[in-house]
Amino acid sequence: MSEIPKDHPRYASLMTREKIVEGVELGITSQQGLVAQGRGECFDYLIGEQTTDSALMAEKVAVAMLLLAEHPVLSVNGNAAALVPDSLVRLSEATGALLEVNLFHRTEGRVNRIIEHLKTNGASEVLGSRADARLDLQHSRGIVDSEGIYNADVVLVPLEDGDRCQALVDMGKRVITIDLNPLSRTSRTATVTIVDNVIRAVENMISLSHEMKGLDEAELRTLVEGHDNSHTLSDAVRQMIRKLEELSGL
Ligand code: PTJ
Repeated sequence: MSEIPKDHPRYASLMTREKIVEGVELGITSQQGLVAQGRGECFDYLIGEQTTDSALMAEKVAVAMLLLAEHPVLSVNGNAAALVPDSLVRLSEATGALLEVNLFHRTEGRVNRIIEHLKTNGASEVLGSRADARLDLQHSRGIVDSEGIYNADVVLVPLEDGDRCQALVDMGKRVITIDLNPLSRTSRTATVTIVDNVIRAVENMISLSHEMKGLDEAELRTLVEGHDNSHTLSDAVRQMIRKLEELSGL
């Protein structure tokens, strides 16, 4: 890992980058994951590198959805595993969701290394290696476990821009995504889109899970039913426009 002085003005962002590079070195993150991280960083600048009010609201709705679910699953790819392995384990414990490794650039070696990495970070069970079911997709993200994503009613898919979200929605599942890009295919097709950095979002969701456990089912349902994802997406785009206007001195 490169030596980053703590007083560097971009310390947090540079340390995040280091985690992704380390993920590649450990054989957890794909090389393409480095490009994905760069894309995310750019959008993070545009929302001011903070959790916006509408992202926090989406995080609340997402937690309500996970707490109400009968069979919730957190899908983990190479970037999520490098950035937030311990937080994902704690979110799974707080919500009762299973963890499943699901990769676009899939190799059995990488699946097993991510499973081990999550276990080192406290997970007792991680799905993804059985690979005994298929989503209606022509690439490796369609390879899933029958006891996990295939039978889930709610799936969290952090950091992905592709067609899996649509395939899951077509199967009648509710999909939550965490994606800094409000324009991505996944952001546009998810049931709930959290436009926030996965590092901030998952930590917020853990705190919210503990706070919201006291709510009754009707209160959780009201939160979920009142959610309009198109508002969340519009709000994220407007936030970015405001930021650009501010920077342009308008
Ligand atoms: O590990 P694999 O093989 O499953 O591959 C994982 C990647 C991320 C490489 C793969 O899913 C991919 O290529 O993703 P995309 O199409 O680049 O989409 C990633 C999305 O996540 C983009 O919209 C980014 O803006 C967003 N993103 C990147 N970093 C973050 C992020 N969103 C939230 N937090 C981040 N830290």
